[in-house]
Amino acid sequence: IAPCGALAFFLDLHPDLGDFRADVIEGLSLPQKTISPKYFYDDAGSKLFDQITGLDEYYPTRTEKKVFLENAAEITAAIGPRAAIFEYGSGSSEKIEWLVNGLKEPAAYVAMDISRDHLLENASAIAEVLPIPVAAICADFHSPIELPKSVLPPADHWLGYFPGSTLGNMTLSAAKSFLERASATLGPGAQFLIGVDLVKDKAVLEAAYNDARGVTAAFNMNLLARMKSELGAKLNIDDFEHYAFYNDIEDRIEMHLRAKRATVIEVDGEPYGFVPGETLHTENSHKFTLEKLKALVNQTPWRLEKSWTDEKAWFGACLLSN
Ligand code: AVJ
Repeated sequence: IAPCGALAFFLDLHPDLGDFRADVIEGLSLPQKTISPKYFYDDAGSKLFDQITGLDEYYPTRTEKKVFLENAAEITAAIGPRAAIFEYGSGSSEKIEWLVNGLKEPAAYVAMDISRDHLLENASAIAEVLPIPVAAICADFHSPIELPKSVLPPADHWLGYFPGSTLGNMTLSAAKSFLERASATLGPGAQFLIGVDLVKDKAVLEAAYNDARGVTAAFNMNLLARMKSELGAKLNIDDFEHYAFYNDIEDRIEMHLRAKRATVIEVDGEPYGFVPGETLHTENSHKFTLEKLKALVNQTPWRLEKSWTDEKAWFGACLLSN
């Protein structure tokens, strides 16, 4: 832990390169080749994701923003005074100002993200404009995190903040473990404000992950570039294409990298063959109903206090308490 520029502290728990290598090898060895979407977010991937959030087809970011802003007074009143905020996957820290500005006597803001440079850059920038201490933690939210509460001003309670529907990247059982860990991290009396993307017309969902400008495709394909540059993997990027569709049995968008022809990805001298049309599954983005979310939350230490949606019920903001 060290003070860092405008930041109260920066704590680096960044998973090392070995994890990426081990996870790629393990994932390529599965019958359905798979890799965790957390590996999208290197510097280039985080920037591509920021571009996605501004696309016409990608409704989640702007709809969530609308839900937060239109209900800001009610949401911040339900959170109460002197809360310290811990944001999971803070990215470019774009969704924090309305919250800090609306809360009564907020105590501190801690931004956590897996993408180290992106986090440092954005947390430092937001530290200049927020009227409260700001700190950053580089970590993977799939592992346990201990909040260094002793180096922050005292707070009445902690508020976890997890916008963007990133919870939807997890399977139900992973989401359950995540919520259990978050309750332990944030401590008794905590609240958790999460954004969840809701089930809707399939055409709207599929368009959001198949944008006309191909930014989502570039975001998906960036994984192959990362495998080449960081792992020295031998592969032909052009042998793959972006493939995203709504799986209505599982209620989720699935993203894959699909082999256009028979091809091989070689890692550490080991070849992993693809037959034509075979895929590497890169992401699930689960879509919720509020009932389904409540059922999930009820299997954890959290309770659903209140929820808000837009008039089309495309996106939900949910406030939990433990
Ligand atoms: C950041 C996980 C919420 O699932 O919509 C955007 C990531 N993937 N386009 C999502 C994403 C493709 C995004 N989350």
